[in-house]
Amino acid sequence: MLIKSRPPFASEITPREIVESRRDFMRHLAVGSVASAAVIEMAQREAFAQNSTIARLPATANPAYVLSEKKTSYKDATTYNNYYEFGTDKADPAENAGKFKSHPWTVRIEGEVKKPVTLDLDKLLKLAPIEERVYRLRCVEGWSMVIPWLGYSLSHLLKQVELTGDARYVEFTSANDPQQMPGARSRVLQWPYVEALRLDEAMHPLTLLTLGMYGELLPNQNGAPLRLMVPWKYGFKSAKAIVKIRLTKDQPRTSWNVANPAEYGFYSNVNPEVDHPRWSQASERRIGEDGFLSRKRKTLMFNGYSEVAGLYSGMDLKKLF
Ligand SMILES: Nc1nc2c(c(=O)[nH]1)N[C@H]1C(S)=C(S)[C@@H](COP(=O)(O)O)O[C@H]1N2
Ligand SMILES: [Mo]
Repeated sequence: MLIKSRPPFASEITPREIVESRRDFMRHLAVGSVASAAVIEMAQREAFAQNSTIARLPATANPAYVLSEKKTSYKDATTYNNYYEFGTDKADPAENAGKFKSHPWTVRIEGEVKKPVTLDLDKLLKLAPIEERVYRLRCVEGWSMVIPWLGYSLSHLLKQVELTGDARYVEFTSANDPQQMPGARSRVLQWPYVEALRLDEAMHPLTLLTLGMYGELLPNQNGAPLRLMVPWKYGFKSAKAIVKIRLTKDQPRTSWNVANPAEYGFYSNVNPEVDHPRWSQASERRIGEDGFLSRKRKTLMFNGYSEVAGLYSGMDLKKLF
């Protein structure tokens, strides 16, 4: 169970308590395979206090989502980020998100559902077995990474809230706290950051409700405590730090589409045949492997996830980009 009263802030924990909580944490991890949310929270606060590593999140590798490609280094994946709430430079999120309070947390699921619900992190961690899935992430800017994400199919969550017959889209809203998020004080995008999927896209087993990466809980700069990963779409469709999931009848307005509809469509499937108005999408640069300026790799249709093609049969993907 999550601690109900406000947990002590890192600054309130005495050194002795820190030592003992660490011992406790290690013991828990040694005994059980699944760390409870309370233990994870304790470890998280301690990690902040110690400026050290993030709590481990046990997971089972899903053999269906293993790639032969080399994984991106943890360092690159956590220091080269897009997270405009913390600044527009790639290095900004790692620099500015460290103190963001991603625990405790709740996410609200509402709209066209028979059972609207507010879930805390403890419930999310226990909703379904946590899997490790190695996915490619292709940013619309022309770079890509290969990351071992931890989580489970979003469909597990959506099945629990019982959708009404009018549920046709799923909208994801990110946290918007200008006090903690310096980038959210600027007007570079409309806040909060909102993204959305068609219901069949959201229910597709590939769509991952993501709670961790590289064996640990998500670092703040990668969207702690929960984000989406939709590997066949450009990275911006995968919203970070989600506070609300809303089922809707009509197609939601989404942040990037509102900002520039000619450049960012609602679907935004990775498609080497549909160029961005200002650059080609035919190739990409793998972070940490290819040279800083050169794009060496051919971009694959649906980012290589051809199993989703059936979702778009009969659609003109040049028009519905
Ligand atoms: N809330 C929020 N989510 C976001 C973004 C953002 O700016 N704000 N950037 C998106 C973009 S453009 C990409 S490429 C991915 C990057 O994820 P990563 O930093 O974990 O690699 O997050 C996406 N999710
Ligand atoms: Mo992106």
